[in-house]
Amino acid sequence: MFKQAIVRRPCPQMVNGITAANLGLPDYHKALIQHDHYIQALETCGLKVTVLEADERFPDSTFIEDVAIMTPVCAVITNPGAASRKGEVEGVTGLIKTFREKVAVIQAPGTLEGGDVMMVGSHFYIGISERTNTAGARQLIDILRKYDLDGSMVPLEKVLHLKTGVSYLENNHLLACGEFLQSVSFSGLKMIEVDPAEAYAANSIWVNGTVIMPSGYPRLQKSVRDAGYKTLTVDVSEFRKLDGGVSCLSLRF
Ligand code: CIR
Repeated sequence: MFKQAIVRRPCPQMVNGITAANLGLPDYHKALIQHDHYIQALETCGLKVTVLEADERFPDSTFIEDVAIMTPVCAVITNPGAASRKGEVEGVTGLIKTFREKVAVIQAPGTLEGGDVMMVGSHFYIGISERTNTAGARQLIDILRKYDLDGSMVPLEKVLHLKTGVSYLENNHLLACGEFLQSVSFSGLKMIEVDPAEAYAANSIWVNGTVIMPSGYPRLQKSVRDAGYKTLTVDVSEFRKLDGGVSCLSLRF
């Protein structure tokens, strides 16, 4: 069960965030309303949500998942691979230390973004992407092993982050699309296949028995319900315009 979440409010500068989505500029005011609803969804699932103020210096800083990894026993501050995002870590480190006594830091030349890290029990899958390199993944695995946790690397082909294409829903279920459907890395997990037309919703989050999903993906929502989960949908259209999904907007622990 998760108890806590941390989110960061979007800033007006979000219109300058990194994107390959080609969906136009996000509407900041709409994003704020969507962010409110996202926080409410986390609260509905029983989480106490700590809300950090917007940080105008960093257009992508609302995607707070990328700057830290929270495990049950330790936290890891990342070194984002995107140059414009490296400075985001300073703004979260102090808060993270109030939640975890043991806090490690990924050091250059290692890079790592939280969107590439998926926790499955005590094992952490780490996507090797344009943002996360093997040196960063290696450092994370070494840190995890100090705490009786473990990790392994998963090469990515097309997606931005590992969790753009897969989401672990607990109870051995994995939402997966595209390149991950045949991946040997996940052969022990029961796949819930995501139709390519609904690929965006492959990024969904399990929170205490409920799967929070982006709205507008009815087929996947039905598959998730048929697999035995409650679902809750949130409209995150303005974050999608910046390649962000439901997981990117929070740290959950
Ligand atoms: C970026 O490119 O860094 C942001 N525009 C989107 C980050 C999405 N984060 C995630 O998937 N964990």
